[in-house]
Amino acid sequence: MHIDEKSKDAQLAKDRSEPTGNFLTTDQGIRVEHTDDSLKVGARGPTLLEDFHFREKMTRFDHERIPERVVHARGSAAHGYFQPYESQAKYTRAKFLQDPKKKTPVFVRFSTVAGSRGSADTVRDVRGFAVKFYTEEGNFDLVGNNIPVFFIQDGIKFPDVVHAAKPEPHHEMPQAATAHDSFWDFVSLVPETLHMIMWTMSDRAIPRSYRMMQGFGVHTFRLVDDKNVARFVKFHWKPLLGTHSLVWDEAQKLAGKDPDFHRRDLFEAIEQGDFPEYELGFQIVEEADAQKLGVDLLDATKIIPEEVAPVIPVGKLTLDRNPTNFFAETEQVAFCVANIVPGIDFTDDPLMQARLFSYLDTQLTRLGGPNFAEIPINRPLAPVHNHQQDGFSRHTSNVGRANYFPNSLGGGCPFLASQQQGGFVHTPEQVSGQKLRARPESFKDHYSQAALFFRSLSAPEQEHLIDACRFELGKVETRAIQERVLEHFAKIDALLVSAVAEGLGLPAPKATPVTPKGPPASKALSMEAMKLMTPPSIKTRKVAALVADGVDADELMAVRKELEAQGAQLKVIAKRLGTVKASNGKDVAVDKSAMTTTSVEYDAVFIPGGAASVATLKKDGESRHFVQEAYLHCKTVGASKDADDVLKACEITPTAPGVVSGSIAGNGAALATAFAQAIAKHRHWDRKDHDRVPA
Ligand code: HDD
Repeated sequence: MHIDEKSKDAQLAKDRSEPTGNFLTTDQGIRVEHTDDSLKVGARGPTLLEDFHFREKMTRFDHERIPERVVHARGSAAHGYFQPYESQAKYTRAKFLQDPKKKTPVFVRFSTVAGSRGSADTVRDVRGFAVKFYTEEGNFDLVGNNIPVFFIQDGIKFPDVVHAAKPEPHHEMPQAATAHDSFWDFVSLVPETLHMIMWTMSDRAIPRSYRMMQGFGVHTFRLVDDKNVARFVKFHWKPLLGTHSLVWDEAQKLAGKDPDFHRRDLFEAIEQGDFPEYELGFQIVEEADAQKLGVDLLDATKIIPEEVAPVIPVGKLTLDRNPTNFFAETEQVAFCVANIVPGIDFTDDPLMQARLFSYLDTQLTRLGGPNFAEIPINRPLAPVHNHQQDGFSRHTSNVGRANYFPNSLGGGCPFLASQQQGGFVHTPEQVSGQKLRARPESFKDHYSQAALFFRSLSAPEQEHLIDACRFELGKVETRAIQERVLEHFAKIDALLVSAVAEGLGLPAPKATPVTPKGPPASKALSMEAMKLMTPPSIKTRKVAALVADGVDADELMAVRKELEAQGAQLKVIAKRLGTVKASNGKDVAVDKSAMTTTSVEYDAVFIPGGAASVATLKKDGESRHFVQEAYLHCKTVGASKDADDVLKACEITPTAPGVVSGSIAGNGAALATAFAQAIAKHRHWDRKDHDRVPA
């Protein structure tokens, strides 16, 4: 069967409804003549029950909502395709991984976990990274997160951890936040959460963009080749734009100023042709080597450090199309860990095993019955034939009378497929043991990898993590919970426990940190270390230029030219929309009025010269706040030599790290180049006065 990157779109197109050039009709196809007044006896009279158009319109409206996802309710999605770099036949017989020319259509949904559907995008949380591959052998769903480990080891604790994290049941607060007693109570009593806690308190939990975060399959899966040889695998997604985060003060402000920040960023980037790209990678472990790793591969609270098993690049995911309709696609898409194709298999990870049950089960309620695989976004491209039937909202009309297997009345059809014909064969595995509820000894170390993570971070990243713990635990009202968490932190790291204890005004328990097994630090855990390993880029970054009448348009253009040449965008911001009059008499178009935008929506700020413009900006409180806020969030600030007065008014020294002033770099092209280089560093943590950041 031929599938290419356009196949899913062609299938979806059959269900699209195009209003252009068509009459308004009822659901029964009756053309509507009037839709602004209900049918009444006289213009001021009672409404008639026979008004079928009113009744249908109102009934349909009343039933528009479906239950939101019990977790990951808030999300955004995009279409795209996956293409392997080369055949992966040596690891797997999965057909979508055999041919470097083959492009498999995908649908990817990113999400937060704890918040409800209308919550803000930039809250501190794990991000979901769920990929549906529409392969010729059926759908493969890789339902991952942007963090490679999980809070718990056994899925039976999932309702507990989610209840603890969600708003508390008596008053339903707080929304989309773990900074409350019940969550930390759970953490303090369940130390297997601690490794994941290190990740969620780190900058990873406040990504700059869905386009700039990693994804992980989390569990150990199996890849199976055509000789039925199985190997363990961990799936990784690495964003080609690098992994970047916000700062906490910025994330909190964005939650109010643009709660759709990540959704908008993804949507706009795709509309502009800046297609997000991620590299799929495999960490492979031969079954015979599993015992030598020092961690149990079935324990989802552990990683395999990349120093121990490198990530092998496998192929690229490109997101190149926004959904046509949010509800039809993003809301109704149903991912399921159990959706795998021949060549991929499960393991006995007890978290994964629970997930194999939960997804289909939750979707029965959320999508109103068992036929949700027929919803266009969920429908496989591979043909579906079986004896499943009936139930709410059945679309398929099965032909014939033989709705059972085996049958002779239907000629034995649909028939079974051997492995050679693409039939799914579970990897044979010897299993025996006592029936019991227990955790293996090999799951019992909860501190080593928490310590490995903390110690692998750069000093600024550690500082952010400590601040996050101070914030979250600072909101906890029960002292005993804070104290219990500190007891755990004492087993992770001396700096961590002392700094957090100090912030909470509690005595630090004596530090007894564990020694991480395996490498003492792992580079791939630190975003700062990873940044040094990837080529610097400002692609798709957004830069604000603050201007007023009298601006030097040539300087503005020189910077715009350089930024755009490197794939970034410059937005001109002034007091009012319309245009400002440049010093050369020309009009400069304004993209945003200062009232409708804010520094937290940009990656850097530029102040061009022009005496009158500079004089206005340095006196204007809103403009000064814009520059200062960007500076305090450690973003690059660029200023023409003639705009040093604005820096001065903002108490910024032109020699501070990440400040690019024309008085030092020289104006024009030199300034533009230096400015772009500084933006490529993302943030300048070495600013000594950054402790002025509010919150
Ligand atoms: Fe889950 C949704 C990822 C553990 C039960 N999960 C959901 C989504 C993602 C993840 C990305 C949203 C999919 C979408 O966009 O529609 N979940 C994970 C990861 C986990 C994990 C990476 C740990 C490795 N989840 C987990 C456990 C259970 C669930 C242990 C239950 C035993 N997850 C669900 C669910 C959801 C879900 C209740 C809610 C909505 C849905 O499935 O369709 O079944």
